[in-house]
Amino acid sequence: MRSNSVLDYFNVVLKKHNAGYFVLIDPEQCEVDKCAKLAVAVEQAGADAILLGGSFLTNDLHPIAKALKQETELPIVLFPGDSMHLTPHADAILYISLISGRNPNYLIGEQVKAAPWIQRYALKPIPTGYMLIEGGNRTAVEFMSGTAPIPRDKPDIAGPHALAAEYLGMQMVYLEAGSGAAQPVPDQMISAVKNQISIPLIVGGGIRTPKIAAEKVKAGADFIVTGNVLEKNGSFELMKDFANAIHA
Ligand code: 1GP
Repeated sequence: MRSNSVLDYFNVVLKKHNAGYFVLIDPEQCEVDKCAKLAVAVEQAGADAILLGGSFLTNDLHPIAKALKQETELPIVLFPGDSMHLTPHADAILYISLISGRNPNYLIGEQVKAAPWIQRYALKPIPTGYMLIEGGNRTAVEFMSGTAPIPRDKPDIAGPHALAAEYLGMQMVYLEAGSGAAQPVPDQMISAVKNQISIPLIVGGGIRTPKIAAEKVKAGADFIVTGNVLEKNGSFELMKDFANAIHA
């Protein structure tokens, strides 16, 4: 499945379930076999896509992505921390610009470096406005990007950022508390952002229970991302519970 068809597929998921479930696999957290096993479980549990990536990467991405592609029919969507996190063994890439920050390197610099490789690998990008929201602790993305998150009690600041992303032609907005965030993005902020935009809204970071995931969907999230909770103490049952709670 190539990337524009992945966007179409996301819309089909939204029509069918009202909201979708993405599982983040961080190549830094698992070796090839373990990542591949996780991907199989993710598919069987009923998730809708796999995001592959992280803020900081020392493992070789290529064999991990290749194994995921071999083991699952789910779309593999790259979620890169920078322009080095690219591989042809994927269906799509979230072409993210860190619009909540004012670091030109993550607004446009890494995107320019990545562009020729995305073309070479025939990965059509999904332009995504990525917004870091204060999550109660300092996260890897905050440190690596050198950007300050939007304060969690300022939905009035978050909304116009998301609207600007849509006006700039981006096709998704990602509200991110950061992987392992102490607190997920507040419901009030999700609702405020959702009310300002018509493009799909992804919400992730610090979502640890299916109940919280369902609350985020109720607040306006179109897609929920979980990462840590499955890598650390995830069972197959928990994955299924997340998928059911989000699709309900
Ligand atoms: C991070 O939103 C994702 O980019 C997932 O976060 O690992 O905290 O679930 P967690």
